[in-house]
This record gives sequence, C-alpha cells and structure tokens, in this order.
Amino acid sequence: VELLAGLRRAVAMGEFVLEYQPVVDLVTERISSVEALLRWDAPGAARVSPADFVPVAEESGLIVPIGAWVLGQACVDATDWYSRFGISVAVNVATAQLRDPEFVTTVLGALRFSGLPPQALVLEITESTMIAATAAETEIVVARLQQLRSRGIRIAIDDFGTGYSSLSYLRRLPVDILKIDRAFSMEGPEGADSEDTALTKAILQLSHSLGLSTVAEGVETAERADVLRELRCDRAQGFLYSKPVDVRALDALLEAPH
Ligand code: G
Ligand code: G
Ligand code: MN
Ligand code: NA
Repeated sequence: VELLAGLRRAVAMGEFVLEYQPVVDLVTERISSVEALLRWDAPGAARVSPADFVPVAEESGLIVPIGAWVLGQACVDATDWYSRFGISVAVNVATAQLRDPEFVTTVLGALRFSGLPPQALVLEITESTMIAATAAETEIVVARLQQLRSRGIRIAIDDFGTGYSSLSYLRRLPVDILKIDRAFSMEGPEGADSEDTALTKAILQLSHSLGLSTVAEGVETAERADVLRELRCDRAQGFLYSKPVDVRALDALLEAPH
C-alpha cells in the first residue's frame, strides 16, 4: 500500500528515469540497439528496483501511464542515437499496456512526437502476456501487435524460455526477435553449463528456422560470447559489454572509438 502511494506520487512528480543497456552485434562487436530500463529515484530514498515496483504498478493499472511515459521518453532519447549511429531502442511493454485500447495510439503518438522512425523501435513483450488470457483477449492483443508491426515496429519476446508453452506462443504471436533469458547464460559459478548450452543451441536453431533474429541476455563472460557466436546467435546483452547506464554514459559509449 505504501509502495502504491509512492508510485502514484512518482507518476505525478516525474520521479522516473530511464537507463539504457547496450545490445551488441556478436560478429561486429558494435552496439546495434539499446534496451530502455525504468528506474525510480524517489527523493531522499534509495532507488527502487523495477523488479519490486513493476508488479505493483501492473496490478494497480499504474503501469499504463508509467509505460506511456517510458515509450515517450525512450523515443525522444533514441532519436539522436538513431540518426547518428543507426541504433534502435527496445522498450519493455507490460501485459496491462497491451490490453489497453489506447495502446496503439500511445505508441504511434510517441513515434510522431519524437520523430523516431518505426523501424528504430522494438517492443519487448513476455510470454506471460499470453498466459491467463482468454482466446478473445489473445486475439485482440495479436491484432494490435500486427497493426504496429505493419508500420515497421518490431516485436521481441523477452525472457524467452522461462514461461510455459513457449513454442505455441511463437506460432500465435507476430514476432521478429527472440531474447533468450539470462538463466541460460548464467547458471552456476563457472558460467553456463553444458545443459544450458544445449538448450540455447536448440532455441537458436528454432529461432533461425522461423526467421527470427536472436539476442542472448545476461552475457557476463567472453567465453559465453564465444560459445554464442559459434552457435550463430546474432546479438548479446549483458555485463560483459555494459550494465544499464544513464543517457550521458550511453552517449560516451556510442562516441567512443572502437
Ligand atoms: O533493470 P532491472 O534488471 O532491474 O529490471 C528488472 C525487471 O524490470 C526486468 O524484468 C525488466 O524487464 C523490468 N522492467 C524494466 N524496465 C521496465 C519498463 O519500462 N516496463 C516494464 N513493464 N518492465 C520493465
Ligand atoms: O527482464 P529483462 O530482460 O527486461 O531484464 C533486464 C535486466 O537484466 C536489466 O535491468 C539488468 O539489470 C539485468 N541484467 C542485464 N545484463 C545482466 C547480466 O549480464 N547479468 C545479470 N545478472 N543481470 C543482467
Ligand atoms: Mn527486457
Ligand atoms: Na529479458
């Protein structure tokens, strides 16, 4: 209840900020896109993790206005990165946002206001979006995603491999990119084990046979990046390359010679 009151104030007072985590092309090792990650800096308090407040925001419906702010801000920030470096931006979208009848208008409005071209925007949804949805709800969400996709916006499935029935969702959802959950790259003290690698390999084969582009999340070591490159994973994201950083630090990363 306290958290919820805090979130209401945060929306009213503009206490949210975005950080961006680079996603690197495994062949060229250059940044090809960034993921926007929401941060809440309440005055006089420690930063609250989205892992703690996003579920509360979802349950209360506050994720709809918060998510609209994220979309608007991420598109504004990305306009410069896209025009200078061709970098696209990925935004996490919660289930409640996809169920909002205004969602398509919100996304297209964020693009129009910022001037960001649709091909520079990726929407990240999770498999859980489809869980507990009725057939009719699923149909509406799929139609919305198709509408956005027909404009050139790309859709990514986030945290792939952690939900249920992953494969059946791939058939139903209009998708362009598959993000392999960090659980597959981070198991154990010595990094991913052979079972993780076998599963990663299977997911990559599946993705590529469906024509999907792939991103491995949670890549922390050069050894893991080598394995992923050998398995023909397209891109990687993780502490090996960069943690999520603020706008100024990302500018510096993009401008650094490589
Ligand atoms: O950045 P961090 O690892 O703390 O993020 C924790 C979780 O919060 C992740 O699952 C991430 O997808 C989610 N998250 C981060 N930013 C956003 C956002 O803008 N919207 C939504 N819905 N989830 C977010
Ligand atoms: O669920 P989602 O993929 O949106 O979550 C992204 C979050 O994962 C980021 O907020 C970031 O803090 C976290 N993250 C990103 N890279 C790494 C990594 O290499 N290792 C770990 N442990 N967490 C990571
Ligand atoms: Mn994500
Ligand atoms: Na993820």
